[in-house]
This record gives sequence, C-alpha cells and structure tokens, in this order.
Amino acid sequence: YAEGIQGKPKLEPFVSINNVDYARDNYTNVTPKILSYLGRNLHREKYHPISFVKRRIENYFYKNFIGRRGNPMFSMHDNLNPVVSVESNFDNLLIPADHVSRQKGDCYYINKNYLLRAHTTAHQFDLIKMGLDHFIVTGDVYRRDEIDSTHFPVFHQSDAVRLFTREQLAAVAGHEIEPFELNGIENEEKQAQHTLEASKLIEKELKSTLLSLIFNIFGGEMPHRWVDVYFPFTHPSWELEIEHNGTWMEVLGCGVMRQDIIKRAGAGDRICWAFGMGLERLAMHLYKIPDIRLFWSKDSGFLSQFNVDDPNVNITYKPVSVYPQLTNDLSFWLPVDREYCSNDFYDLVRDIGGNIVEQINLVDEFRHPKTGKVSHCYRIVYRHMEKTLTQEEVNEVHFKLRQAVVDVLNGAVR
Ligand code: FA5
Ligand code: MG
Repeated sequence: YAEGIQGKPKLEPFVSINNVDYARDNYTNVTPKILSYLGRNLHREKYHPISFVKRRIENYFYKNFIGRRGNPMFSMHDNLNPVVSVESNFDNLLIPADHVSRQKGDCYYINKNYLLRAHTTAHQFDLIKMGLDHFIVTGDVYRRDEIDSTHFPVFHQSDAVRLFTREQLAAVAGHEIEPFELNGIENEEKQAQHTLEASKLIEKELKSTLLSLIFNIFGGEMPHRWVDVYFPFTHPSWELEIEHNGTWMEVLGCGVMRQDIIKRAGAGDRICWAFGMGLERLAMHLYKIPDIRLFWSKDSGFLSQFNVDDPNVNITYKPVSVYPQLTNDLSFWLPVDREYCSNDFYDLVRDIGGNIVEQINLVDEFRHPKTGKVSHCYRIVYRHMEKTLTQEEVNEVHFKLRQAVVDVLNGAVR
C-alpha cells in the first residue's frame, strides 16, 4: 500500500517470500506490514517471553513423556514454513469449503492456493503422514482478527498430537480396551468409529495432561474451566479458559482428532488427541504483560527484563511507564463497487498506524434511508508503548488514514 497512499496502488505481480515468488490473484490480501513479521520468530529468540513459554511446554513433555529407551517421546518442530497450502490449513482438517474461517476476511492469503498459516494445526496431517506419532509444532500464525489487548494479527501457537496404538491405549487404561466399533453412532461424547470407553479415556488423558502442563507452567493450581466447543477436526472438542484480570481468558482448544483425518493420513489403526494453545496469552498471564503488542517491542526497556538463561525463572514485568491514550474517530461511506469487511479497515490502520494503534471499535453503522449507502464510524485509540504521543503525531497518521480510505478502500470520508 505504501505506493497507493500517495497515488494509485502500484503492485508487483508477485509476492516474494523467502525467495519464492507467488503469483498474485484476486485472493491476495497479505500486506507489506504483515509480511514484515515473517522471520521475526519470537519463539526462537534466546531471550524472549514467547520462547520461554515454548521451552516450558517442550520441557514438560520431555520430562513427562519418556520412551522405552529413555528417549523423549515427543519430537519438537519450531521451524516449519509459515506459508502453507489451502489443503494443509483447511481441506486436510475437514474444514468445509464454505466455512467462515476460510474467508478472505479472516485469513492472510498469498493467492488462492497459499496462505500464511492460520493455526499450527496446518502441519498435523503432513506430520502424521510422515509417520510421526507424538509431536509438537510451534510457530507464528496469522489471522485477520479483532484489535485489543489480547488479540494481534500475528501470534504464536504450540500444537501437540498424541497417537495411541491399541497397546498404548491399554497401557494407559491398565487393561485391554477396544478403541473402535462398527456401525456406531456419533453423539456428544464420541465419534461414530470410536467406542465410548476409548473416547472417554482419551478425553481424560488429554484433559489431565493439559491441566498438569498448565499448572506446571504457572507453578501451581489456578482457577480454570472447560468449555464445550466445536472444531471441524476434533470431536468432542473443548477450550480451556483461565481467570485473567477478573475475566475468563481462553488459552487453548483441543479434542479427540477426527478418525477420518487419521485414516487419510495413513494411521487409521490409532486413536488420537490434539491441542493448540496461544503462547502470547500464556505469557501475558505468566509475566503480567498487560498488552499483546509488547511482545514485538525492540525496546530494551522491555527486552532487558527477560535477559535470563533459564526459562523457568519467575519474572514479573514492570511497566516502563504507562503513556496516555489518544482517541480519534473516522467515518466513511463504504465502497459500493467492491466487497468490504471491517478487517479491511483494520489492516489499513495497521499498515499506516503500525503498533501505535491500541484498539479499534466500530462505534456506529448507518444506512442512508434513500440511497441505501452504508457508513461506518470507527473509534481508534492510539497509544505508544514507549513514549508519549503528541496530538500532532496522531493527526499525521489520521490524515494519511483518511487519504488511504479513499485511495485503497474506495470509501468516501464523511
Ligand atoms: C485453533 O486455532 C485450533 N487450531 C486449536 C486446536 C488444535 C483445536 C488442535 C483442536 C485440536 P483457536 O482459534 O481457538 O483454535 O485458537 C487457539 C488459541 O490461540 C486460543 O485459545 C488463543 O489462546 C490463541 N489465539 C487465537 N486468536 C488469537 C489472536 N488473535 N491473538 C492472540 N492469540 C490468539
Ligand atoms: Mg477459540
């Protein structure tokens, strides 16, 4: 958009990522701003709260899941390419063609065949197909999402998969147990192919592993609750919420993996659990980091507080100081000649305002009774994490934004 802000959008025919050129098409919606996050790899920095949380998770599995020869059971993967195919991110996980999570308004597409992974679950099918039975994938994921203190368009997840052979299932149960049944039916507690006994056992093992992991990360028990949810790739499925600043904060999704996925990946004789957790949210709670944008700070005031070799050290983040917010509204008529969603505007604000944007809310929607045209009013809260912003600085950003609403979105500022 950089060019587009001054004049007409001038776009290269290719998006180039790690020396690979991807042809643009009408799906392309990655922005230069978003692409600039690729390669930051906060989860692989030596001194960073995100990598500390990753290492706490990995260490837990290294310590508690040991193979027959004393070897670690789980393999760890934290350097897989964040550019994935539509098959990997959706199709292989049985996400239907018309599912909301596939919309251009929710993902960063490179073109109609490739996108920046929207979850680390995108690698599960391929890794099972490669023959892995126990693994953890950690990486950066990309979503067009809300903007507030616990949401950011780039964040990090750790996904884990544990496949059980019949013998492993028996070892956990303490007796023989039949994993599969023919002509079974699906209900709230199980898939059609699974016996109720096996499904319940997997659920119990999954939930106790996760609680033990979470309590281990936080150094003790804490208020939490399980919520029944729906994922296309697991059934039954749950989310775990923990109490954070007086409200419930969701930290992970999990469930019994769909047997059809495992079968297609060539391991249909096994039954499996999987989970995916957000590292930022865990780190925010663990270190009392108040805002998700801070993880991207290059300021030594932030980074120096995490300059320790041992990821288990207790650290409480001390705000360098809290700088004041500035609020500006922007109203415009939505374009009539192209599709539009609020996430288009959020991306534009990110591109132009960068990380000084703390929050955006749609505060008013108005449909003109005669023309039928729709106008949106957005309230944008600006705050710099490391200094006091002046109204002039914000005005400059706001002016560019007004211009870009016209040039890039075809909107008409009111
Ligand atoms: C998933 O992404 C599923 N793939 C998780 C899963 C894996 C379920 C395997 C079953 C089996 P969800 O969209 O709920 O689910 O995201 C998982 C976690 O990522 C959330 O609980 C939250 O901790 C984190 N998260 C989601 N969106 C954001 C965001 N915009 N910013 C920061 N963290 C986020
Ligand atoms: Mg969720």
